Amino acid sequence: MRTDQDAPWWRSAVVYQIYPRSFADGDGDGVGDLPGIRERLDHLAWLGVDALWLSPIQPSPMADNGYDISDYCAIDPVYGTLGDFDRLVEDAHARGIRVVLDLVANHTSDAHPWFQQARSARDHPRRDWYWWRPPRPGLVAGEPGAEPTNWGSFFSEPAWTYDPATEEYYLHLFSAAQPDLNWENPAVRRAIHRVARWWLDRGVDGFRMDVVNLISKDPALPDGAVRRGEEYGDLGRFVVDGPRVHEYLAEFRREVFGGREDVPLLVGEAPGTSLEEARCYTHPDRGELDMVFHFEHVRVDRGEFKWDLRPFSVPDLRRVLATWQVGLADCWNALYWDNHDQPRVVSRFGDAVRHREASAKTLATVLHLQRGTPFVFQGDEIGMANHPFATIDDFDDIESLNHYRRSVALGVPPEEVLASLRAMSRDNGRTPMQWDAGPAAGFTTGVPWRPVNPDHTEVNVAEQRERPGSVLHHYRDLIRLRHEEPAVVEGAFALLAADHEHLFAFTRESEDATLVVMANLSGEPVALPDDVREAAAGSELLLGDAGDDGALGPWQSRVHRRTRARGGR
Ligand code: TEU
Repeated sequence: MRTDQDAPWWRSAVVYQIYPRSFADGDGDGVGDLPGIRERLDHLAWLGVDALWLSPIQPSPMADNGYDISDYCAIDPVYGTLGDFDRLVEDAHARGIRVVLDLVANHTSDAHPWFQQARSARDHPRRDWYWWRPPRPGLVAGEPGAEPTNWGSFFSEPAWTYDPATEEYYLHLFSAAQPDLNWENPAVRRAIHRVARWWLDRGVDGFRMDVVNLISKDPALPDGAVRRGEEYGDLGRFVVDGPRVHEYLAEFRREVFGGREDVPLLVGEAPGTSLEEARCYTHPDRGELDMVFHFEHVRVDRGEFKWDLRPFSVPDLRRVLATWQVGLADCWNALYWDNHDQPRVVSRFGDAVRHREASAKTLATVLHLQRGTPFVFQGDEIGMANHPFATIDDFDDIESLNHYRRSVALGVPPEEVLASLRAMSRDNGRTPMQWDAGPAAGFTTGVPWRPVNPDHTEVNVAEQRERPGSVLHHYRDLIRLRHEEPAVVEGAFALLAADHEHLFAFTRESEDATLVVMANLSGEPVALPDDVREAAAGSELLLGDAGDDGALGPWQSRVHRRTRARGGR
């Protein structure tokens, strides 16, 4: 496996995210599985990715498609067996591809034995593994308003559910089927450490920790301020980057990674985190997480523990990305455009109608050439787009369905809610992978669990594999460039054309070379400003079409390289 002596392996790596339900179905039941992934490993090897991250594969009632785990150390039968998993790891490793698992430890499923025991009696020793609280004094338990705090969950319901058997409420930041673990309890933390060690001993190479910045809550559980027009209080400051999260993560690394030779990857998903907090998570001296997925470029906080799509403008997007590049210059970034929770990058930031391939390629270029580890979500490498969902019956995701129900109940016209779901629903990222133009896009021989995007007849892996210049070949070129050019990995980031309406341009400067990256994130041709032209003067073109060197066409991008003179400045 590729390992640089000084730098951890993940610095020069590209990680590919697999959403197992939708990647490849090996047994024809319409749901993707581990044998299906194994059969497609050659696709990943051809692309050149260094690691794959699997969204959860453990047993789950699938209230949230596996982000509700009922047994941490097993495989859900729909995905296969532990034997299938071991074979997948073995085959991936044989191709030089590491395997990273999702570690969902903020909450379990309500079907997990820990929760079953906790809810069985108030004095059960496991009661305190979760957050239990009595109803508000003087109010009728189970009635609206009697919840211990005024918090709303991520999924448009109260964050507390009443359990009549023991006459208390339990806390869930997501659905009622996902009770939050109480990390204040050291026994909970030890149990999670054991789970993580168990998978590492089985051969996995790291974890993506789900909502890891939510694991520590303010134990006083205060009410949040209620903003005008909102139903729930703002709980963000009591649970996002909570009081003990840094302590828990330092402990996790010590207990789980201590003494391991090949240090695993630890990337944390951190909705609502700030640059300041991200520096604490990722600073090499602190050693908590290697990198975090922040949400600032994709979402805006609208209070009440909800993040809407961030309105898109190039200056705003560039400012956010550049701020994180500079702000984490002595740390490390996780680079992503989308994942299984976001609309497709080409539909969201690009132009899937008029400039589909060009915009998919250019967005990939600016992602991969920033400083950090790029995460490619399955299907983005062929420019998969949002699905043309028609009615509410076409949606499946719990967040989307709950959001629809609640909004309509509050009087929002259904058509309006539908329009917003089409743009932002998590279902967009979860349609089956488009392998070929055949029935069900080559994803399954059966009936796919989610509808295949009708555009698969044109947009698919088989077609693009045969066509140099395709989005797929472009991704492969970008990944190869990272492996061959040290400046892509380590070069310092500096922004160019800082005031331009459409351009995202920057340099990456290392000891030996300066890379100049210029991208037109619009459908209009642009003339290059002086600072970009000067930076690129006398350089060689590494990627993109040469064309007019004073301009970029619609959604066009180029990467140049200038060798730095030895003994020079
Ligand atoms: O995501 C947390 C999270 O912030 C999203 O659920 C959020 O809903 C999304 O960005 C759109 O608003 C993680 C997982 O990635 C997600 O799939 C799970 O549903 C969630 O945690 C609970 O485990």
